[in-house]
Amino acid sequence: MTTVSELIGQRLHAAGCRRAFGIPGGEVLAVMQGLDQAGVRFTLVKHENAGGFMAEGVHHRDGAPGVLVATLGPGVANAVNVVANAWQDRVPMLFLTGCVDESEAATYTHQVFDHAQLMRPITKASLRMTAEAAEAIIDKAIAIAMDDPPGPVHIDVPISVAVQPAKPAAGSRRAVPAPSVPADSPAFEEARQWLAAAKRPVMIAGVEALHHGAQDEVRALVEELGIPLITTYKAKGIVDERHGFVIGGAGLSPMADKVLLPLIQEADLVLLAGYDPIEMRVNWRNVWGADQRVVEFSATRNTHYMHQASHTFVGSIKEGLRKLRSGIRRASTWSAAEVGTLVGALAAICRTDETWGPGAIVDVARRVLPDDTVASVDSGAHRILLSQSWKCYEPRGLMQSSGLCTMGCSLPLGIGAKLADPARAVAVFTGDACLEMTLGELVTARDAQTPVIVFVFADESLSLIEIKQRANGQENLGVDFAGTDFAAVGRALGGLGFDVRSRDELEHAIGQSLEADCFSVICCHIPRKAYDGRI
Ligand SMILES: Cc1ncc(C[n+]2csc(CCOP(=O)(O)OP(=O)(O)O)c2C)c(N)n1
Ligand SMILES: [Mg+2]
Repeated sequence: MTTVSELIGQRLHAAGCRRAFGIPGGEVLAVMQGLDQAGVRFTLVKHENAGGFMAEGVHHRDGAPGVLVATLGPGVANAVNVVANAWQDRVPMLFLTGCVDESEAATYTHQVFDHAQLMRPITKASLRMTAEAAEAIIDKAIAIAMDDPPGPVHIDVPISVAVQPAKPAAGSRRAVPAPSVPADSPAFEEARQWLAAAKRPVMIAGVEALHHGAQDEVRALVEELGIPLITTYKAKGIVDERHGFVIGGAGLSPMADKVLLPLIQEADLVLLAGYDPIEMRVNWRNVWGADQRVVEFSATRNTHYMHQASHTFVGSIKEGLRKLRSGIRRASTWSAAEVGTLVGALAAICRTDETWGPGAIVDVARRVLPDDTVASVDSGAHRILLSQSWKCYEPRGLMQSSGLCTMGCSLPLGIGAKLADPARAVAVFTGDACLEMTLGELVTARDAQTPVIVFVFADESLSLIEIKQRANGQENLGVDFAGTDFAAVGRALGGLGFDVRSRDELEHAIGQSLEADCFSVICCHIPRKAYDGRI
């Protein structure tokens, strides 16, 4: 006999899931056992929200949907932020929760509210498990989570259903959609002619190109057709950012946009490769002129109305780009020197060549850490500066929350990535306030034995908000705070702790952290207002 919980575990395992995260309550114990028996290992976390980010960190390494488990009531409520994040950041995730049986709920209110009602606006689906249709429900949930655009699916598992017998799994039913190639059409032919004629083309690649495994096609367009590449923050590294034709990540820096938006507006062809504008600030709305040539390859129909293209081809980004460029020769007149001038103009804004400060932290870390380091970054001024200046050498080399832009994501993202890919160094970049929101997860890093290296941009300020407040001419209010001894906190929770105030001290701390078998906290002390004029 297979129980519903065991079946859930088996189907998730068959979908590639090897790890689940959460905090138990009496109502999900059977589900946790079912996962564990199937080989989906459970990691205890300190907050459900962080558990969801760890699940995402695993997803970025192994490609399977993330799995988050929460108990009824407070457990579900605690996870709202990370579920909304999975929705906005296009992360496939299964959110398994316990709930009371319907007949019980009729006469019992303690900890009981309507989970599905809470989840509906921030999930692709909220399903309720039954013993009769258990296999269809879990398989359907996985398929919906992975379908374009990927996102979270919630499954409420009633306490009594979790232990009921279910029909055994009948083999893989994971729907693998066939890649769809754009049909021959006058529109497609025109797009090809535009590409063949484009002397000053520019490409913007986004997260959908990663989901569709289109990196080789994007690289070929950059290298063979000489098309300079801008990416969203999540798509950084889709082509190694050391490549001379990669301009870098964009989206949240108004100063960088002063360089980038004119470049796009002057292009004679704008090629959009899986570019999902949910990551972008409002000034990325309708960037190009109505008469500009814009060709878009997109996983789903454009319902955001952030922009319109001359031609949009919905389907496989990879196949679409392949067909577009096939047989076309380079017309681009872009030279490496011209692109280099643009990259230099952007670098002059962020300034990583300073003696000490946030840019120096990025510079030293990138130089000293191994090339295959996986990095994560949190929300705030430090994130914008780092996203503009950290060079990604491979896709998914930098994880962050760029749709929802929530604080508190980087430490758990890093822990998840380290669990899934222990051979790599994992660098967690965080603001001081962001770390204070998730300090408890250092305990998870200790117990899960994930030696991540945490770099704290310690400026005793919510810098990003302080900058806005000052720009508004408002009094300093609710944005400054006293310094925390993060190095001591790190040591108290079982890791290493360092205080650094110079490039040399930072380099030394990184060296020691790389050799440690526990996590490290490197508190990088920088002055307040260190980001003025740089993001
Ligand atoms: C959950 C959440 N609350 C509030 C915000 C608004 N917010 C964005 S960045 C930021 C400041 C973060 O401070 P810190 O971690 O010190 O980073 P810094 O800006 O100083 O680099 C705040 C409050 C948010 N994005 N997410
Ligand atoms: Mg700060």
